[in-house]
Amino acid sequence: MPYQLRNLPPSEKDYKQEFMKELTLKNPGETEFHQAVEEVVDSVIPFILENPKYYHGKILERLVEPDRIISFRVCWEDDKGEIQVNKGFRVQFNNAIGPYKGGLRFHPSVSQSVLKFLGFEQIFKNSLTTLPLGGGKGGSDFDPKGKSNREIMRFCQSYMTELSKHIGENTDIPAGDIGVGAREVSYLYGQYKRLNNKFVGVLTGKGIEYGGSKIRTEATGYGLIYFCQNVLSHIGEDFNGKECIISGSGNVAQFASKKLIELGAKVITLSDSTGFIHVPEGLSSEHLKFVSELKLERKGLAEFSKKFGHEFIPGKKPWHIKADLAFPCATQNEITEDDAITMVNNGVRGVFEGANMPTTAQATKIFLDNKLLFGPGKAANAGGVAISGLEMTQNSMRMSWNEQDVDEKLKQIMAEIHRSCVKYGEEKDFVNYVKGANIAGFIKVAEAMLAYGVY
Ligand code: NDP
Ligand code: 2IT
Repeated sequence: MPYQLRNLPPSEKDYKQEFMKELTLKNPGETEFHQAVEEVVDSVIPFILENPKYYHGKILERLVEPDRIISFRVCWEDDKGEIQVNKGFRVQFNNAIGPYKGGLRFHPSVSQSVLKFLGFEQIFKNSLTTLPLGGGKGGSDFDPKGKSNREIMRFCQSYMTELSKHIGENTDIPAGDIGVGAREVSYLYGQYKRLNNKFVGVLTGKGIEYGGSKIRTEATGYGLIYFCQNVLSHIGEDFNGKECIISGSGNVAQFASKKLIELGAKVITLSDSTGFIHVPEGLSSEHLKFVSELKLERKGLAEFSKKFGHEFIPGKKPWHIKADLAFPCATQNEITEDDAITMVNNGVRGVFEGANMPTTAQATKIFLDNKLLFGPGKAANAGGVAISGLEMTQNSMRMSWNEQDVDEKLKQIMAEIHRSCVKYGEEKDFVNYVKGANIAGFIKVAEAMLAYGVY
């Protein structure tokens, strides 16, 4: 046991300060990555110091260094015959408890820092799902907006031509994220199949006809609402009559809205990169159908206002609208400190992150200090990757389960994630879900890493 020969652990404050200083030095300029690590470190360091085997095993130091980052050029021809060049990445972060698993994001804001923050969070999220999944993330600075279907196809084929060398059904299994939905996953999968002559579950989020799972499209949004339902029922409440503000209008926002409406809540906003819509009487299924079609064509929410006459507020986010619950489902850092203060003053009782890291560190502190019900993305949006995990299971078995069975499994997984958060996050009269999710996610991965020895 060589670790026992080491010095005693430092104080909590010294460890955190030294750790963050070194992380910043080693990963200069990667602000999103620093932010995601700091949130975990805040929760996990006290736990590590209570359990020094993790300290002496240098688990945290090892966890923040990805296993590898693959970075490559993606060259493709646009419809005018002009050559376009994009950056492509895959961050294979940690495979201690299963093959690398996580989505692909196509958005102009994609950088190594963004993908490292997403890949790092994915390790803990995937661990929380109870399934054997490691953490990874990938993507490109390619902007799908304004591109024709054929341009998207050519881009996906070129991206996969390189990526296919690094992934596999037992190695690394990508899926969708911002800008990557069923259409893109299908082009990517088609190209993988062409190059490898294998029909295997190397991507999730596939079409139902070619290996996709029932409920995968809905899973992140539905899972978010199931998680929130568990939180509410823990304090003896339900959704009936609750007013909800939602940001985003893509995959996660649409299915979160659908489930909220089904469970008796009122969804009064949706947003996108151009602004937000305000529907005080609550969105209907007709509204949602329109948004879904609009977003398939990658058009802005102003069209919604033209069609239904509801207010569209350009260039703004919905956080100043009074409501009971808030569901940020667009992108990182979309709730700032000022937004959080406004929301607390408006009487918002709970915030549940459908997006990854949509709340800034300062805003999270305000929510926790004011004892709001705060469901961090790692726990609250884990339903998507959980059903991806079950898509992998079905692909391995060469079987497919029906909708009811998969939905039931999703409910069970979200309830289990809630139980884990309560177990490690329960304080006197409050559950700190951030702390609970971080510690519960950490333990499984840390135990596996210790078991493997020094590597
Ligand atoms: P989509 O591409 O389907 O939708 C993204 C939505 O967010 C769109 O409404 C988009 O607006 C808006 N948006 C994206 N970037 C920005 C930005 N920089 N500023 C303002 N609005 C923005 O993606 P998803 O719904 O799949 O993903 C949303 C969030 O959920 C992301 O954080 C993702 O990481 C997270 N997530 C997704 C999962 C999944 O299974 N898909 C699983 C777990 C988490 P516009 O239409 O104008 O582009
Ligand atoms: O952030 C996420 O969890 C996702 N984009 C889904 C990942 C997946 O592999 O289904």
